[in-house]
Amino acid sequence: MSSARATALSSNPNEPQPAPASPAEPMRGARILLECLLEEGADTIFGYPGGAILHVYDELAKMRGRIRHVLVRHEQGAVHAAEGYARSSGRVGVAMVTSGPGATNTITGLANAYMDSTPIVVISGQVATHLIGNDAFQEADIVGITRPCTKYNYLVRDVHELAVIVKEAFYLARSGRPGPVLIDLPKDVSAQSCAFSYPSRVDLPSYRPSTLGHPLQVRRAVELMAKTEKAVLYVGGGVVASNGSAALLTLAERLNLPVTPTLMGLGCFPSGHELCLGMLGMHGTYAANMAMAKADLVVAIGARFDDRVTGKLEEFAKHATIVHVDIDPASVNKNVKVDVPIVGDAKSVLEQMLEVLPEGPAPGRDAWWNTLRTWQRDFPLSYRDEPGVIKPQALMRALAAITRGEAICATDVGQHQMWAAQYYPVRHGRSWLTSGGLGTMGYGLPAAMGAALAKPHRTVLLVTGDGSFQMTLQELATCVAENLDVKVVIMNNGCLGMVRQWQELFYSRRYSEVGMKFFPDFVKLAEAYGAKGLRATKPEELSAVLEEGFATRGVVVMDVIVSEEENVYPMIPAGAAHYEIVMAPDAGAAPPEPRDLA
Ligand SMILES: Cc1ncc(C[n+]2csc(CCOP(=O)(O)OP(=O)(O)O)c2C)c(N)n1
Repeated sequence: MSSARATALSSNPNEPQPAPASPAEPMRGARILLECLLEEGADTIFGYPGGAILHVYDELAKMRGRIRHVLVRHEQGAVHAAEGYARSSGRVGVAMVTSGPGATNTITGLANAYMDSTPIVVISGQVATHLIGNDAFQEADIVGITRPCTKYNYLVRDVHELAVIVKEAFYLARSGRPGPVLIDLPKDVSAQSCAFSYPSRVDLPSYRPSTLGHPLQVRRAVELMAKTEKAVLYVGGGVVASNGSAALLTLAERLNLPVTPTLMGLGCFPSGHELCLGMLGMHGTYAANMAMAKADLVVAIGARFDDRVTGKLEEFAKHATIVHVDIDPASVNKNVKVDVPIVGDAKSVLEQMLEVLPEGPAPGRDAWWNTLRTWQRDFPLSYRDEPGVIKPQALMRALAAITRGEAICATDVGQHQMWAAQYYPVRHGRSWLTSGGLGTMGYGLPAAMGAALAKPHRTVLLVTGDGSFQMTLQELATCVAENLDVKVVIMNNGCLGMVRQWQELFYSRRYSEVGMKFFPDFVKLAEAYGAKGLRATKPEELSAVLEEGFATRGVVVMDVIVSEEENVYPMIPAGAAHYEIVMAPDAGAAPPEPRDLA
């Protein structure tokens, strides 16, 4: 595109800006919506225009400089970007799309945000109210379709309701257990006018999430933690969401408690801390999983007893008294029977716990720590290097070294995600973006893009797979257009590695549709998008590629060719118990013959 045309079509912050409209003047619904977003501090929208949302885009054009719109290349990307923005910043992310296909393209993102409790507001255009139910052009019953994958959704029927609805939507998205809220805005409503005033408070009598835990239950939990030798803190994404890391650290140190974060909890406790046992769950560390199996007390904070964490439910933490701190009462006693339920915000409850901690030195837990240290020493994360090939685990270690664990790390879904979780030391909360609940391939690049916009001064790293990357790679164009600084590392094993691993282990290595037969040249592809492309195929090339990639400003795609048939270990087979954890393949077994991955 010529630069003159590009300038004409993009926002120019140097243009004279229209003054904010006076609240007393009647405004179109489209304008009211945008003023409401600004009232909520939402100054960045990830979106894609179309017929039903045209009035809003028209108002947007008049508000250049006051609100930033990021034109994504696919609506799924808009929602994941809003998620990445929200998770890295703690603010509510916003996406905006048109009706029909624009709206249905948001479903994966909404379901993803719902599973991972991410606060976002998605605005969808809708056909005019008199056409709703008529199978009108680009009509989809998005309120019906998204009911099971949103925390709440609205169809705006009258412009007079709009400001109240936006106020409620943001409140619902960020309060209690955070989640996605959808506002469906018919075209005629966005064209109607009324006087605008933004409500100062919400009035939702039936929705009153508790923040503070019940004081007696909090005291009981603290007494149990202080007196039970074999105790473990199992901490999840709720600690990150509530900014509870500092209180968690103090609690763990004051009571000398071992800590294991879930996949979603990575970063809420310093990974290198001596009390940290490493990640819990299907591909978690031996020490973390065995600690859960043998503990007499499990204190779950902001975690939801996901099946990838509990394994076989009847065997889960069989000997343990269970304390569960969660903001969502529906999560308590859902999968696992809890002895001490505490409904409240993780940070607030942790602070309540600190207030009632007993005086005196921390409990020694000598025998328990001896056992834990033995497990850590005897069964660390390990892999075998092979000459001439880059091992995926070595790649993750190299990424940890070059970023010193200080980057915001986004991932996609598959083996690379698990190796990143195992070997990349996430040092802080809000620095780990991954699709935990839904396991959405294609989440990574748009989420990284959202984080790069929210946190322009942080290094943003995406660890992706050759399969996942191809699901949403068109957002490279958005990243380049927005001049973002994103380092994409493709762990290229030439196949859908995690599915291949399951086919190897549970289907006698009968590979079915996991080798994709054709891959684009990712270096040329990066260049075609105006990004920088680099490739490492041998161990001796890796550090030079990473050094150049991380030293180059802008969007860089590093295609790192790794060993093909490598498996993620440890692994607790689906449905097995924690103590059935498999550490590695039979060391004495002969290496298998190469097999076609078709
Ligand atoms: C949208 C979507 N489709 C299918 C799957 C099932 N799935 C889980 S992991 C995986 C393979 C991922 O391959 P790749 O991105 O190359 O990562 P690798 O496992 O090789 O690291 C697939 C197909 C999924 N999680 N998400």
